[in-house]
Amino acid sequence: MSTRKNLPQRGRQQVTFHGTKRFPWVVAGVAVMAGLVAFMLLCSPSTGPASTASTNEKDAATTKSAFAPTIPDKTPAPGPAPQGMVWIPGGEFSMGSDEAGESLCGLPGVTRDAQPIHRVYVDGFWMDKTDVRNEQFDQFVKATGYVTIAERTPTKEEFPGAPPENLVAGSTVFTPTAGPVPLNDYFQWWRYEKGANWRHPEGSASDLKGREKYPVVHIAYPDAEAYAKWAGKRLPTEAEWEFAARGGLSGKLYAWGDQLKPGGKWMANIYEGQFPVKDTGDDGFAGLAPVAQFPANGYGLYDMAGNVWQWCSDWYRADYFATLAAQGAVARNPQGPETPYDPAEPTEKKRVHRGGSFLCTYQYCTRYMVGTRGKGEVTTGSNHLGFRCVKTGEAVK
Ligand SMILES: [Ca+2]
Repeated sequence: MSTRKNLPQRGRQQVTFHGTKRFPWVVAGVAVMAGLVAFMLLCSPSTGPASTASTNEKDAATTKSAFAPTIPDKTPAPGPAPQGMVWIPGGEFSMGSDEAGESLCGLPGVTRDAQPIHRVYVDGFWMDKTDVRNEQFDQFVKATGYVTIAERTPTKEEFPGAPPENLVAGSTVFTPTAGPVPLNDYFQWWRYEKGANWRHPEGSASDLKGREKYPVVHIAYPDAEAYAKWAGKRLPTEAEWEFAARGGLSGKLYAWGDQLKPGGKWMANIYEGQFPVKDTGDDGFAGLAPVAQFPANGYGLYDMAGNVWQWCSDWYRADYFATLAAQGAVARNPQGPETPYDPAEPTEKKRVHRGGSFLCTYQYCTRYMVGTRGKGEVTTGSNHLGFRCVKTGEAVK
């Protein structure tokens, strides 16, 4: 099982290698999970059963006030949709999350970096209906010979002083624990797996057979960018992502409304059961799911909550929404802050993640809530991080 003592002990010292371009396993785990850790520390599995969450949902839904209606542009799509994409009309909307959502996890801080609610305008754009799939990423790699960061062997030059035995390509993989554990040390359920990468999601013994339509994972930011460029697309800004995820609705907790399971129906692939021991798979999937297994949102987008986190092009700053709100005007096509800054890890360069993953649960994360934010160090992938692309409207003939 994955426990702290299974990690290469000398490798743990590499935590001090801040400022390098690439982070081997221990640093990788820290970077990917940094945002989650705060929640894990604060919110234990004893927070309450799902029924509590659903009561809180009702409270949250009735106490919202900062959201104003979404005003979609009336301009039609500039042409026929590129394959696999839908037109997101653009317009003005209320972005972010408020205190009401925090009650879902019974802890402070879940939505803090997504506050306050502020008005944003985005131009219309095309967006991939689904996360990028293994079969698509395979086409890209075959056409270009691209090698992802997780497949590259870390070099001595990148990590001077690292013991040679630690300079091995790989990525971080989630592993359930044998029994309940305090949620204050993610080394208990994340491990660096040598040979793990997009072709081998759980390590060298695993492969993509039958997983063609699963979202590609173990994708670092430069990998996602390289794919997007090849495809004639780009990564979404955080504002584009949230406008699209809300699907024309305003102020809802989720991409589909205020109930996690409307009419008892699961709407996303998340984690059920006691984290990180046993995912009961009540939503139909214990672990990653193929794309588009749940209903699309109002704009025809699948999996804008759960399954895999998605990269956005914005640098992450915890105070960015507050900065925009303080300007007092509608923020037009915001591109993110000039520089990254995460107070929890000030030396790491992080970009925004959105949407949550199959590992998110009311016990500590709940960031399948549409207005909440995630973040990750740019060279770090894991088996619950993927992406989807967008395309500027004018670029389509
Ligand atoms: Ca699930």
